[in-house]
Amino acid sequence: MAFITREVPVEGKDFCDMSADYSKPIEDFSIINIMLPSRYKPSLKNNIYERRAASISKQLLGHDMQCDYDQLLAKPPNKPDAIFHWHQDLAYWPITKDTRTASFWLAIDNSTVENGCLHFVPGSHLEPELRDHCILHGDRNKSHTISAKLSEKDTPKPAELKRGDATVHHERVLHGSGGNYSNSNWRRAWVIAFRSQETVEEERRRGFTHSHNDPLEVLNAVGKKN
Ligand SMILES: O=C(O)CCC(=O)C(=O)O
Repeated sequence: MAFITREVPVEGKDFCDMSADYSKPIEDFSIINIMLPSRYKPSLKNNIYERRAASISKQLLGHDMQCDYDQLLAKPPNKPDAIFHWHQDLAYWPITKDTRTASFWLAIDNSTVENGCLHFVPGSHLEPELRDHCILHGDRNKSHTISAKLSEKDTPKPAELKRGDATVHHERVLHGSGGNYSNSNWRRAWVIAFRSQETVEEERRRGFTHSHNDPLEVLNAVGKKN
């Protein structure tokens, strides 16, 4: 909550609303998104969640996995427009040879269909091509968000979680989340993503750190098909 109340200062577009363009007033945010919380509050680094997730990512994908970025996502109560548009994470990132990723999504609150839990499209990670994504507000200067359309064959499934539980997802799985229709419950989550050492080094060489303040030329790779 210290991030949400701005007690912990976060620079520029790293504090934004993923459901709206950058002109929306902060007090009206529907999906409060904080990129790289451990950059802004270094004492978060190497916490028990990160250590356990790191171990699981290595067991799933190999010993070269390392933490690439973290992110906090919070939907306050009564935000029916807190819609996180359908996407595949890989479409947000520059193209790299090795795409292996384990993205952990830790529920800080019970996460339900009512308060806007994640939904996944089973099997979509096996598709050879990424889906087409459009830039939600037409210009990455206006908003970071990109969006894919579901096809008639897609059958998304909700992933309701108890607080303290986590999901792990693949870089190609199509996912998104709905609005928060609860009158009283927040839906807060803490994401930590692990990628190979080689990929993280390549991203950094290109100037890509997952900060929304990264230069737009780096982000321009984003939204295009792999
Ligand atoms: O929290 C959400 O609603 C979306 C999170 C997401 O897209 C992700 O963790 O990759």
